[in-house]
Amino acid sequence: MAGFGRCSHAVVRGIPDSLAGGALRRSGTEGVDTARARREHEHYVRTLGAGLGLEVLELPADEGLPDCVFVEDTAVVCGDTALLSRPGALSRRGEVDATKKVLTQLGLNIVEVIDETATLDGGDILFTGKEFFVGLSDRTNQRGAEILADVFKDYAVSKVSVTGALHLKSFCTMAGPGLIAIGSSDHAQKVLTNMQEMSEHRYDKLTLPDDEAANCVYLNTPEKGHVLLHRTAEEFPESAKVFGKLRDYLLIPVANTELAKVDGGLTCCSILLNKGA
Ligand code: M3B
Repeated sequence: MAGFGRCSHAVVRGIPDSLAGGALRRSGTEGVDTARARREHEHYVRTLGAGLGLEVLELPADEGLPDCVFVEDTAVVCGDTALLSRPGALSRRGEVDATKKVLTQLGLNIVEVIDETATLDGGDILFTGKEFFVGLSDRTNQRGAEILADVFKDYAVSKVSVTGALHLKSFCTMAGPGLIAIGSSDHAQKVLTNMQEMSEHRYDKLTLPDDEAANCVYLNTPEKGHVLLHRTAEEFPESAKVFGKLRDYLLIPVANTELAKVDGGLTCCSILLNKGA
């Protein structure tokens, strides 16, 4: 488990003006305040960079790709291998090019999904440090999951069906080594039960009253040890109390009110990787 959450680099991408009108959303019509979205995103990026000492590579926004800020969906990086995704949404396919360029420059082994029947969004891929769980969703299919299993042969890969949310990571992420953050909704709880049944490993769980708050970003830095970026008390007061009980963590509240309106969470906005791993 040593090394889980250790990262040297973060890839992020700017927010285009087209996000407010063009980003995909499952529900809701509440307008996105783009200026506020950019302020919140800048805080996120500064936290990873100046705050935690990661080298941040910021790709420019592309007006033709309204969802391009959500870079997590474009690749799965584990060790020195990057599997570029084949996003389930047609309007998002073009996002992968810029990710391919930057991950190539970083010297990662790049694998691309050639199979045109496969779809895979990074938001459906949960790496626990010991194994992968792949959410089968509107965006990620069986074939996508099989390809991921082929690429990351050192790890077990289990599939779990996702309903009631966009991606597996919409309500389930890692909050630390062996610690699964999970939402309280019925569908989130059902997914966790399925994952535990399929797994040969034991995990602790951190149950958050709000599904959205279960999307948090865990890092382990040489300077600060366990670090967790989580949604703010203003957004999710009950979940913030749960995070507040974690011991030996640097807890960093990060607001995400605007991108949340288009189904974006905290993990969505970065690809984290450890060069020299
Ligand atoms: C969201 C993309 C939204 C597109 C991320 C994971 C969980 C809470 N409008 N992408 N990866 N979803 O988010």
